[in-house]
Amino acid sequence: MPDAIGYELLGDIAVLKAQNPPVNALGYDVRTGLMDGIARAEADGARAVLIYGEGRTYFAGADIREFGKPPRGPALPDICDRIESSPLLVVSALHGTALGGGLEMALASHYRIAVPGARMGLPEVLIGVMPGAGGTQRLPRLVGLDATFDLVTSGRQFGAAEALELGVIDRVKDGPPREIGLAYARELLDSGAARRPISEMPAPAAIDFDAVYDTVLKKGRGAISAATAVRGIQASVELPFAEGMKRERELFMELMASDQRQGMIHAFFSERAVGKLPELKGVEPRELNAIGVIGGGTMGAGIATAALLSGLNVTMLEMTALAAEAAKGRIEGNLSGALKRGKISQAKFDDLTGKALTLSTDYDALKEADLVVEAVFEDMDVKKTVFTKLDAVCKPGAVLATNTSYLDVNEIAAVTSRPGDVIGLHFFSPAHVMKLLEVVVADKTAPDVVATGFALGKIMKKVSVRAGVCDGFIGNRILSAYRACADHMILDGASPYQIDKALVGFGFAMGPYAVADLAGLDIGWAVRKRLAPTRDARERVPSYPDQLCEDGHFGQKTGKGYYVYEAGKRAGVPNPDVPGLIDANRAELGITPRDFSDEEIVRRYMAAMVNEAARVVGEGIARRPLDVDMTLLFGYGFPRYRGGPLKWADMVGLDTLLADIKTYASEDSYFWQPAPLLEQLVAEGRSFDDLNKEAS
Ligand code: 3H9
Repeated sequence: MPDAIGYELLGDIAVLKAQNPPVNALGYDVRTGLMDGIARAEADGARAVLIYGEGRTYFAGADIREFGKPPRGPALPDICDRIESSPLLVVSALHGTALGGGLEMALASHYRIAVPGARMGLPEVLIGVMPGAGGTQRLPRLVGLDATFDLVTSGRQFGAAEALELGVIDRVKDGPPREIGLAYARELLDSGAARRPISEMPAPAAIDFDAVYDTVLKKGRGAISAATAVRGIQASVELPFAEGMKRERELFMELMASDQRQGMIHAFFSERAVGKLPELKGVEPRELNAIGVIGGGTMGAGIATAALLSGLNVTMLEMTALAAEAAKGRIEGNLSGALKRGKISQAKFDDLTGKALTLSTDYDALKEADLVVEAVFEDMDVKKTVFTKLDAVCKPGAVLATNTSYLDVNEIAAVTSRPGDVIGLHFFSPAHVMKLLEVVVADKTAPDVVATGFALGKIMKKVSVRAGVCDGFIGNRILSAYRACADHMILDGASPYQIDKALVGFGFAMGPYAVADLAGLDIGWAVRKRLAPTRDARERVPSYPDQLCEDGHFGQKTGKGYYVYEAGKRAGVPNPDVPGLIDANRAELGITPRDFSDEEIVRRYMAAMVNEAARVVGEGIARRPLDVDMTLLFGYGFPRYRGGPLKWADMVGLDTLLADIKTYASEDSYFWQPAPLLEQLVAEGRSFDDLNKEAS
């Protein structure tokens, strides 16, 4: 194996080349190589050092696989100090993505040159830590406080042009990083340019850091990394450089030891692992150029929009010309959002709503589609009619997908002569915005059809999760369980508003009742009606939500549900009619309401979520715990800094959760049946993460 840092002396310039694919992460070997390389350059009598990366990028940051393990070898901040304090003139040439510790290495260099396509950033807060190799101390000295707050607390990437404008880099030049770096170093040496350590530059003037801290903390909705980074930046102003570095290190280590860091890193790796299914290794997806969408309501129009934006031609099928026009209007509305935000140009907009989009009321228009997604009314008979027609017109090998959220994909597939081509593609509304896609694999779905589902997800930049067939697949099935738990708490005395508040306090983007209003109360109503005939008599189901629906209140779309929505406002205020409806329901059931603390609400809600999630994994509906985690993170507003419900469960302790479930079972032994997998893991002293590792 080649050394992680290549060394070469070219006259009076020493060249240090990072060669640690795929992203030149600053792992142990790289760090050691850099320390040795600088020492060697000095010993060799070089006058300048060029640092650059081989392959696709300059350093993309610290090696995050080392996080949480005992530290080894030289620490990155020490290497940065060593580089900056070297008597040689140090130049970094950037290409690819210079991120985190990578950008900090560049900031420790005396001069920075980048190719036009290079991207930079300090994304540490997005993985639960903060810059820990001088980023919070050097960047303010270079670009001032405002830009530092923006870049560090958002973790966003920025391009070479912006970097040049901000003063993060000194020059932009096209060419191989080695060549442009060498030319720049030569020029600097020839012109007698001096070393330029940022640590010796004056720090910006003090401001009200507490105010910035409070704002950033609030914006984080419970995430602490960005706000902690503000304290690091504060140290750059209030302390001498060396002291500031010490303070940065302390804060970095605090975050490193936090559960939030574990949660975020789990999310980072799971996001990448979720689409890599062992069963799909070597399976080629089918061709995907033109797709059909049946039904142009909110969901269908969203799917069509996502497909158009990812370069696919779309045929939208509706029942009538009028409905087709309305669908077109919805798609145009979605795309004009992208136009306004500068994501597409006017010419692109015209192209997507013109040439790339065909509207039709005739199934024959789907003859040439490579894949058709049905997004019609959620009713089995309607879906069966659609699939019978698709079977008759679609070309051989076309993938026939249903966007059903709950219905049995096997039953739908069975009405066709080609069940191997049938799959569930469960998008989340609005489909052109939401990142989650459940790829629902039915009994007879062919492997290359599954691969095509994942390929579509990739083209659309979705996080695709494989799910098996059951009522609600992964996400909605787990949702039904935690929603039922919340409904029970309401019957027993909690209010929907307290529950929403407690869960937003936990970090959810929205509480379950605000979510129900957004999704439409009619959806849950239809599910309740569908399941009523087969429902076990021991199941506790409240009737007051039916009353809301019977009165025509479906949530946001009718202006009233659990909340009342004023025209033009997204957030609602509690609907004053709801407490009375709940009281009546309790009286009917002979329940004397009791108080719930916010803590108890969260505890029960999470226990219900984890228990059902364990069942979903145990039954193989989700292949791995991380598939559940990513489903909840990308489709259900679960806080990223907690990693997902099963990562959270591991951190809380599975034995604690099982004990809770057993306690709750003394009140309602039907609902609170411990999942066999949870009991098994506790008995064996194993975690959900152990299952993730075994599956990878
Ligand atoms: C830091 O720097 C702390 C310092 O301030 C202080 C220290 C004291 N480490 O995403 P991809 C793997 S914190 C280890 O599929 P892309 C990744 O898992 C760090 N591994 O490619 C994947 O592995 P596999 C700050 C890493 O082209 C493979 O590389 N830096 C790391 O879509 C390819 O990745 C960051 O947070 C890493 N740092 O995107 C940057 N990065 O093939 C995080 C990637 O086995 N990384 N891998 O699945 C990224 O944002 C993207 O990976 C990047 C490439 C933009 C670089």
